[in-house]
Amino acid sequence: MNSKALLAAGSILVLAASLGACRQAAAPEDKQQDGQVSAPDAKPGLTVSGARLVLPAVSGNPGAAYFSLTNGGDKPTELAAVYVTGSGGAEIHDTKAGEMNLAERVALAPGETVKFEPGGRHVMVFDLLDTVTAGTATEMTLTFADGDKLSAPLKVEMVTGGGSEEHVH
Ligand SMILES: [Cu+2]
Repeated sequence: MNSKALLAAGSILVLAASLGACRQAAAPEDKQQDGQVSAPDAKPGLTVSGARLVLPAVSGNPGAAYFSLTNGGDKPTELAAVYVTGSGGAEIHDTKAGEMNLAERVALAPGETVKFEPGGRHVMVFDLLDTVTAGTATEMTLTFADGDKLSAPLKVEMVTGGGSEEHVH
């Protein structure tokens, strides 16, 4: 798997350029809106599956988290924020027609599954610590609009060959 991390110098430059643009668009947001700290409670009916964090090809660039979120409850809910342990912060992004947008909230109707996947909606993860390495796991905490939280393990993966899963917009 490690050998796949070797990318041509040219494509790294291209990636670095596009990631730079994304970081610039997203950076001014400060996610620490309030000092509210509550014990993370499992949110009834909500499940996360297939959660993984794809490391950047170039150290220091943002990574991306992908997962499926299902609302198995009987009420609509809204995902408001994501936190990844071992990172400096995370943002929900949506990609439409090749354009990246900061998604403030993601609504889930009862029974709905929302996918965070390469090329679509994703979570951009900033300032990853060196301790977050491929083959290990970290933790992701989802915060919903009503303040409820849901934590799930996040498998850490090397970016795959060709950089198709790299965080590129
Ligand atoms: Cu993004």
